[in-house]
Amino acid sequence: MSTDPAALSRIPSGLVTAVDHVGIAVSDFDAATTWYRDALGFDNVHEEINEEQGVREAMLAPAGAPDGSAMVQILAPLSDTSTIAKFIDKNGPGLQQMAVRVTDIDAVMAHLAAHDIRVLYPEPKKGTAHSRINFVHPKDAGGVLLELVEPAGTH
Ligand code: MC0
Repeated sequence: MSTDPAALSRIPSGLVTAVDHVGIAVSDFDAATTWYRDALGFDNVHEEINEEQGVREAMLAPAGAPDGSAMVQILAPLSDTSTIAKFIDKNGPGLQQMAVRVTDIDAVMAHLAAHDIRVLYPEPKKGTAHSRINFVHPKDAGGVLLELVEPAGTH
């Protein structure tokens, strides 16, 4: 962690409500979604292309999981210059990010900035299903690329 834990003040309650998803970088989108379906019984509950992020993505959840359950996000690169392509080149396929669900991304970003924890974008960008997203730099989050997700209609 880049910040001495003793120097952090606790974020107000209610701003971060859940682990939303974990993101898996894959080269072969169809092979990955089929594997989760057949090995673990995960359904594809949402799929889209996010050109800005350079990904084809799917959100997967176990069949019958309650609304709001944590999901697995399959992330396949749209091109060789995609962040996901770069990640796979360096690390191979695998866990690329963990995302937390927030109720007010601007307030969470302000809290992090006040403690010198770097978020990647000055303003939130468009994420899955019109959510607003940002990322905490992995070097400031214990080696984890941490996504902040404010679902559409939250705020
Ligand atoms: C890089 N590093 C990571 C990492 N990526 N550590 C943990 N997890 C990752 N995913 C580490 C590297 O090992 C390196 O450490 C240092 O961070 C700098 O890495 P780099 O390779 O020099 O830098 P870049 O150019 O790869 O950039 C890393 C960065 C980038 C995190 C800034 O990946 C980024 O902008 N990510 C945010 C956007 C993103 O991931 N989009 C795809 C998902 P060392 O020790 O070697 O220096 S889109 C998405 O998720 C949307 C659709 C959604 O959910 O709604």
